[in-house]
Amino acid sequence: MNRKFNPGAVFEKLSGNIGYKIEIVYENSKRISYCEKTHRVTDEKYILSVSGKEVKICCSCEKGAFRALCDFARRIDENNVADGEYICSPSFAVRGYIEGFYGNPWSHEKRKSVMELMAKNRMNTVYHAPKDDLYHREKWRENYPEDELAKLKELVDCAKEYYMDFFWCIAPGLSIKYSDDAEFDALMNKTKQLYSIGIRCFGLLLDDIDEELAFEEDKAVFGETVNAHVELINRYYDALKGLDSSIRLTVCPTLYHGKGNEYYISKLGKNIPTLVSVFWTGRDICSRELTSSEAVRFIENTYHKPLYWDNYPVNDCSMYNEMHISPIIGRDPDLYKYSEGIISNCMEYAECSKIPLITFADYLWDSENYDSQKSWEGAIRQVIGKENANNFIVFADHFYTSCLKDANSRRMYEAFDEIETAFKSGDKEKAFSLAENYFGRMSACREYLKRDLPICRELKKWSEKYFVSCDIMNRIFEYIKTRDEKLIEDLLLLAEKYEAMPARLSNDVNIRAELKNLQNFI
Ligand code: LTM
Repeated sequence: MNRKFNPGAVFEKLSGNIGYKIEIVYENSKRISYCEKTHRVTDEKYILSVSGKEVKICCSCEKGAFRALCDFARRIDENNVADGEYICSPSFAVRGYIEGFYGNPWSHEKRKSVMELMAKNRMNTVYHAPKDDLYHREKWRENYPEDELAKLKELVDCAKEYYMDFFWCIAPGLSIKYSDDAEFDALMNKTKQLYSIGIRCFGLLLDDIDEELAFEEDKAVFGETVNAHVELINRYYDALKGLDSSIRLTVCPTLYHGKGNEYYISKLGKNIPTLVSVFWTGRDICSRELTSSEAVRFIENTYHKPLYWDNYPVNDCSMYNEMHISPIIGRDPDLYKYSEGIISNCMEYAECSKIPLITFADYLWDSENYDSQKSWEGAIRQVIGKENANNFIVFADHFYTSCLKDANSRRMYEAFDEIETAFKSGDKEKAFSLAENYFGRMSACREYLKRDLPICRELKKWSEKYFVSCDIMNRIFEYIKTRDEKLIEDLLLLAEKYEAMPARLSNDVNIRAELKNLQNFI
């Protein structure tokens, strides 16, 4: 229990709005703690009743009250407040994100800022597993220095304030000798340092390590990697439970994608307690789809519901030229029935990650009514601000290239189709006016992207390429108006510049071919 919980103060902090009278009623009943749709007992359900400026929240505990206040604050922000009674509970039990990418770990301030925003969007879980933080993987045996530990403690405290579970993860697999007791002692020693700052949720990550055992002693004791992993997980879980029976553990297996019926994952799953959560990325490392039928196969073979480590929006390794700010798609609407939840792996670009993360939060809360476009537009409004959102989307729409989908900007093509139709029907005035309107939004967005804001700095590599594409479109427009052939030379130079830039915008467009079409067309 958070003893300082004061609904009025919490609501004011969330929405800045003090015009509402908020009443919280706690109730310990089936009506308020059982969700018929998911068949789950939950402490996150609430009934929100709005009548003018009077708001009544009925829930089973402070966590439910906090989620309801976040919901109401967002309704106010979106001018979506109407009198009525709203019965709300989440589709997925576990809804969160992981800092689990390769690359520069987020700064402390970014971590707090992402956590706050995701709490406001009713996520409930954070995993701390920055691959390139030395204390997470390479120096897993070493305790954190005092200043690092103090920062982690601050994150744990923030998570408590937001009623989120904060999982601290350790990845010893690069160098651990499984058969050596001293190694296990080192693992527990480090774990106890984190326990001392209030961490009660742990992650043992064995991904991205050699599939074969490295030490002869381990081969002699365990024979196969999976046996070493089963023994480590069980021993660690027992030791954690010995520290505190409320502790929770998630593991990431070495084989973390595929069909779910492979030897390693089936054996591992069947030989560890069902209360230990198992990460799974789906059929691929970065899965285009996560389906219920695949989840069922995973359950049948491992006796665990998968906890998805969803590799979107992460853009590390070979994806580093892509910018993943489009919404999450391709996850089955009823997946909540067959999985523990979804944890989205983020990009090293924390500000940019916020946009797809909000869409994850929307999907995870109400997956059956999730509308990716509506959610995405709302996410952009939250992150970019209402005044710039409409223009920013013209730019953001160019980032539909990822493991989820390969597509060009729908908005751009729709605008061009309209212009072409007007042009072909002989209504040049309308065509020019439509083009000016679209280019106007592009220019407004360009001005926004040039600002010295955190998100604009993160987007620089992509926005610079976008500016070249804006120049190309403007020249094309000029050419249509003037038929000045000198513009073609200019255009070809710009096309060369565009093609040489490694950042990916949309599917690559063949500018030369498009120009030829245009010359034939006009
Ligand atoms: O996906 C998992 C379980 N592990 C790693 C991630 O740390 C990495 O960010 C992603 C994307 O490259 N791929 C992985 O294999």
